[in-house]
Amino acid sequence: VRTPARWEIFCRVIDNYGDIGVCWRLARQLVAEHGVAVRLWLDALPVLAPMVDGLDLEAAVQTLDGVELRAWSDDLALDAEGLAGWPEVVIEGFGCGLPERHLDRLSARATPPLWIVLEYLSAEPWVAEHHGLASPPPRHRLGRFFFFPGFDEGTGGLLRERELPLGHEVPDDLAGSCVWQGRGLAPPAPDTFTVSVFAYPDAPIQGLFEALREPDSRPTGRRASRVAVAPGALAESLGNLPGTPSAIGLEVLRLPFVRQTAFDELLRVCDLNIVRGEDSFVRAQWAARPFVWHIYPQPDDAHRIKLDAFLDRYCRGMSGGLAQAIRDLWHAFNARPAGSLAVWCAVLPYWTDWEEHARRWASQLARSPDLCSRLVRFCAERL
Ligand code: TRH
Repeated sequence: VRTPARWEIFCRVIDNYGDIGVCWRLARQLVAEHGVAVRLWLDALPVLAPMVDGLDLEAAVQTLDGVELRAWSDDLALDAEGLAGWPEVVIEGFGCGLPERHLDRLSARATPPLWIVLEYLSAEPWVAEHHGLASPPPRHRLGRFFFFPGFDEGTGGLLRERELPLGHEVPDDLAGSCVWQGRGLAPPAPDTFTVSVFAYPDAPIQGLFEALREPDSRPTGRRASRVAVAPGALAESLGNLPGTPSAIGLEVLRLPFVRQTAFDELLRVCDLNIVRGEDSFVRAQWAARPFVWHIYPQPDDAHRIKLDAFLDRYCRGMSGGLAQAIRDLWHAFNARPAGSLAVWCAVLPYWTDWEEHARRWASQLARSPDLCSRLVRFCAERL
């Protein structure tokens, strides 16, 4: 089978950073690891700008990390002269819809491209049955397929770059000091319990602060806590920060928005990561540390099913006590309004078990082929 040489990705930012977070990683990886040409159409360059180096907000077309990045301001831009090369694969990011005129032209080609609908990640068991199904479009002569990221062998897998180290593969002291010093912060003392928080605004974060200022509410041997909060509505709602570490054993920092690769690094060096959405959720797993998923809320509580489907997988093989403590903690975090974080302390006696489980979980997931390789293969086999 032959790797398709030219790819196009369409990405519309619905909200937040996840849509482009995922599409950008995929675009870069296709170029860097599979040597193919990628054109990424993005309707909101400003959302990508803080995640990467050197993006020009004014440029309608530019090359970043080998990816041809184009502003998708209106569908007419797609007719522009200078669109060299017809794609062999067109990826529709998260069902964002492809422009009709473009589809007309693509389907008129002697060899029309494959049309891949990249779906959202879910750990639910039905994903393997739906992954890869053909769905011929009504009006166009194009092969269209659903591609579902997922955790089973029979799914599209998870995004992971070939060189991405798992959390425990990076020496703590080395990586840790880079992460903090890069932000102008002193590295925490080695006995500090470090937490990163990237969550939606209704996260029960004050409850976590209150817990972490108590010596009994930290894993054994940790004399202080440092909580680093990512920017956004949650950080803005914090008001006065809890105080200095010397006074109460808790330091809370507001982080700036950092490059996507620096975000991955931050997760690798924190003892606990609180993440959200889809992309940071996957990154927290590669970080191989205990984490809490503040899941994106959906109508009719559909997210609760997704959350539990993941917990069912994640907790398999754990001791009953740890599994229950994690379930209670995640449920409290995701209850709306938030549940009581009294459940936080219940997880502490199992802390080293959880750390060990997180390393095992990451290593086990990393043994399966990554999403990008599965996608390349999937397309090559169908061209
Ligand atoms: O931002 P998110 O909540 O995004 C998504 C979208 O809202 C989407 O519509 C929704 O359906 C989905 O959630 C479930 O969370 P996510 O997916 O974790 O994306 C965040 C991205 O931002 C991720 O690629 C990491 C990146 N990031 C940085 O690059 N630097 C930073 O400092 C931070 C905090 C994040």
